[in-house]
Amino acid sequence: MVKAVVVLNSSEGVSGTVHFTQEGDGPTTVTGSVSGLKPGLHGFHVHALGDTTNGCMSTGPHFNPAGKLHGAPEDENRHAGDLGNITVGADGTACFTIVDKQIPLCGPNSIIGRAVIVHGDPDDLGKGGHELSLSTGNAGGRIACGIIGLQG
Ligand SMILES: [Cu+2]
Ligand SMILES: [Zn+2]
Repeated sequence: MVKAVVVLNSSEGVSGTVHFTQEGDGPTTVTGSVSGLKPGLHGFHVHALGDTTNGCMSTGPHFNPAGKLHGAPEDENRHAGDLGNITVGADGTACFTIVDKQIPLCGPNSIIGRAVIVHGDPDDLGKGGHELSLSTGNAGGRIACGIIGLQG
């Protein structure tokens, strides 16, 4: 079992922790809790770079080792980092579990050292018809982020 964790930081009062586990070559299970968000859907992605020298802006685009377009987690054509949306309740908190096959914790496409981002708006999953739909899902600002690290 390989484990990883990311602590989310924000200049906008959002905080949270996200855990990752992977057994062998199996899918990765993502469990998280995030608070301080406005209710509704918020885009949730793995971005390519573990660089927060300029806050969430320096983490680069969605992690996309296969060179595909943005999509929904269940789509064939998606970025590896496309984990869809998290749903925030009326209390401003989201608790979620995601199981995904494209975000391994080891090997050439490992997400260790990359970034998790929570966005201010919903990810349209590539289907919104906006000029940004096929690159970012038009998910708005990067309101919280952190770098994924291995956990002992
Ligand atoms: Cu993103
Ligand atoms: Zn994407």
